[in-house]
Amino acid sequence: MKEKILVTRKVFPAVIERLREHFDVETNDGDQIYTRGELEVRMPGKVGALVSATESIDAPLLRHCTSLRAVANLAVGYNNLDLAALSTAKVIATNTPDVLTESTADFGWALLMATARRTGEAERWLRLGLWEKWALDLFLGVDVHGTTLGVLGMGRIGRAVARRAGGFGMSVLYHDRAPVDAARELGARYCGKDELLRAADHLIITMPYSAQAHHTIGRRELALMKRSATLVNISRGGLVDEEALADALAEGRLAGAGLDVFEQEPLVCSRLLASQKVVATPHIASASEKTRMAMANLAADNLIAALGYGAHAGRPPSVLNPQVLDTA
Ligand code: 8YV
Repeated sequence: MKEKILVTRKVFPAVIERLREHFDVETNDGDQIYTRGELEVRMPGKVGALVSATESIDAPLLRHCTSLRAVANLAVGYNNLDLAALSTAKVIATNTPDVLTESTADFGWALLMATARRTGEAERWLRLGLWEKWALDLFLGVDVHGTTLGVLGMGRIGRAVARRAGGFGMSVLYHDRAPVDAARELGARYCGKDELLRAADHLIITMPYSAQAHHTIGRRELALMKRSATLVNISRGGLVDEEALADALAEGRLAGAGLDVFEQEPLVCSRLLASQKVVATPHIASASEKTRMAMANLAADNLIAALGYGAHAGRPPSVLNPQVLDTA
């Protein structure tokens, strides 16, 4: 008899078929987001779970899941997983790095360009039938080429964003916990967080979320930024204080914000939603057809290998708590 796994959200059929070669798979074809109570009912008896950023896996839930051996997150960000609790419970945890780096960086640029040049606002206006004549000062934006890009978080995605800045003749500044070797060959210069905020014409957030990083961009940080600057967030909503951002935009202390992520998804702060200076998208930075398929396949590869099946049995490609593998 095959071991049982749970797939908490709707996933491409081809990937489910791959999982079915090894497991008895419980799927969520209706794609509703399971409540904590539903997870407590569905997870027990499963040896593995393929989850998304919409599910939190923590110690109280794990107490109900005594057969669980692996959790594969269908995302690179894993702030929804309590890694310490998973490790204590000897549950292997995995994520989906690399396969989404380039698509996510592309999208960061889409938001940056749209925000700087006000494409969303201009399109809404045009579609309302308000365009009567060309005008010299119609939707004046801020330039992207030749300006300074600030990258907050120089991981894989930050570096892929920075690499693209060369084509726009931009200078790149970045901040991270420490200088990153791979950034030097991109011509990116390390600086302190406050210097980054003061100097950036366009600031993009590409750092992971953690409780310590909550509201990394708050009132104080926004006050340091140029009035002509734009802010783009493709990481996690909790990194930005949305009320402080809404104030900065309303008071003309920031030119615009491009946001793919929000503090309380799928709810969007009503003041940001109402602001014409905000380009808002529903957490789709990695959502190219090819990349989302690659992410789902990598999550499946991880789960199959972590549970001891397939060609890479026992060696999941992207494990977050390798110490659990060592003790298994
Ligand atoms: C995911 C993301 O699509 O990978 C991440 O961390 O934010 C996105 O690429 C999203 O989290 C769905 O799980």
